[in-house]
Amino acid sequence: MKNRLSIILLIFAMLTTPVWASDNSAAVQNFQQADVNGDKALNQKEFRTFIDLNAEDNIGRANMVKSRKLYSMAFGRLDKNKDGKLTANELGQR
Ligand SMILES: [Ca+2]
Ligand SMILES: [Ca+2]
Repeated sequence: MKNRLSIILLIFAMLTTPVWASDNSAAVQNFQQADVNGDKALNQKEFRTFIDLNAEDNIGRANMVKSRKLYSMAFGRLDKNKDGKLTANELGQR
């Protein structure tokens, strides 16, 4: 129960503070690197790469998402139109 609460708090923090907010340019690079098929959107697998790259760069809460394996939960929250892809817009990038 306590663990569940901390996950909810984590998701809340992720929604209010973008994952990449602390260093946008590195995150944009990671986005491009993670976007293997070049469609300017991240599928679940590409998103996982993106988070792992961000975690290496210590961007935002990527480390927490990685260590707690919250990829799919974070993905679902960020994918606002539920098309199974995350665009830069949905990730809060410009
Ligand atoms: Ca892609
Ligand atoms: Ca989407």
